[in-house]
Amino acid sequence: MNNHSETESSGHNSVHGNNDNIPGWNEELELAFSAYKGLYLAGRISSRHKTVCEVLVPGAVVQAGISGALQRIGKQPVVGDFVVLLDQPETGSRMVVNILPRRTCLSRGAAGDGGGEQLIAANLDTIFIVTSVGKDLNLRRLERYLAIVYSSGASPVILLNKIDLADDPARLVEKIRDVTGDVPVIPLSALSKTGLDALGPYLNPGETVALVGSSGVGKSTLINAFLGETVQKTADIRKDDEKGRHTTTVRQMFLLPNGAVLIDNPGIREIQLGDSAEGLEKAFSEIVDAARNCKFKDCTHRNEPGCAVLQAVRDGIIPEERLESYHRLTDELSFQSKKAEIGLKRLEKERYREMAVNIKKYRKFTGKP
Ligand SMILES: Nc1nc2c(ncn2[C@@H]2O[C@H](COP(=O)(O)OP(=O)(O)OP(=O)(O)O)[C@@H](O)[C@H]2O)c(=O)[nH]1
Ligand SMILES: [Zn+2]
Repeated sequence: MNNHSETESSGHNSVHGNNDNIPGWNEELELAFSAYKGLYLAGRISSRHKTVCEVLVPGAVVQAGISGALQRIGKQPVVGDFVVLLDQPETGSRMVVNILPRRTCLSRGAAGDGGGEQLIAANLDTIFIVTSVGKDLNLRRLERYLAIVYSSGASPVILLNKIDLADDPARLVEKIRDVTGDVPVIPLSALSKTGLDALGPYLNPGETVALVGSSGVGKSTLINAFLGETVQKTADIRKDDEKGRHTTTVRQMFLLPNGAVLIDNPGIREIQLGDSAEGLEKAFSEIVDAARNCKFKDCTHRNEPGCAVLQAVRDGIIPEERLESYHRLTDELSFQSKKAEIGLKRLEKERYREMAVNIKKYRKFTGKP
């Protein structure tokens, strides 16, 4: 599967090959792509720049623009997307003309521009939330990451790194489990390469994994430990640009020896809390469960009479800090969605203004009033 040399050759149109060589490709995608024939080829976005995408196609890495039609309907290819490219031999360029159905979508509330959701990555099956022994071990932050991962549709796995620095790693794992429930927690040390085997079950052939976590927890060290020496780095694949030059950019998508795909992308690494209301419910399932017995349907669990959540806190069933985190997160989410609404209204206004201008032009053109 990762023998790229067979499909490689030097001609510009040599990239048509077996789609199974695209990291993470599967039968469903093949079916979706079967509608395209001729000059179309399939690929996967390995990194995204403002106007240009780097795309892994069978046996090569190519650069492609984004078609105007796709941009007009507001469809933005992101890292991890499986896409349809149109080869344009006459101009020697390639365009992303469509995005194949996404399994999962990782997004955050956009900074600036009046808010709204911003898609960061697609088709991630598992997200490793990396934390480390010491001052980074922040349970509240873990909850926030969990909410983001759940709302993306990917499965979270918590990695507790740097256990070589801990006196009692098992106790730390317990502390995390108290907050995160059924989410797997894997203690390991990327530096001394201990505990890495436990990640095997989450690195399945054809599945895509990415890492999130704050600076310094050891994400780069972990990735190097995964990759080892035997890995087929996408950097080893010939890369051409329009002028046939070999360009060097930092590789962000890696194929592990067993066929699992690892994405290391700055936007994913540094993700911030966005519109994750659905994820929130899963991350705080015990609060959502208790809330079913609140007297008022719109209970905010702050001071209402007959609040079953507050009762559970008083009874010691739900820790008070959990409810506090829940409030902090819901406050932030409602702020984000308000921001998004304001952005939408502005967009609508712009659309109407544009329509009015077009109607004027049309009237002028037809001479009708
Ligand atoms: N003791 C110990 N140190 C580690 C371990 N893993 C990583 N480190 C160290 O932690 C520091 C930060 O590691 P990085 O891998 O750069 O962390 P990162 O998460 O990639 O950080 P950013 O690139 O800033 O996002 C480095 O000095 C590593 O050597 C570990 O398992 N044990
Ligand atoms: Zn309540």
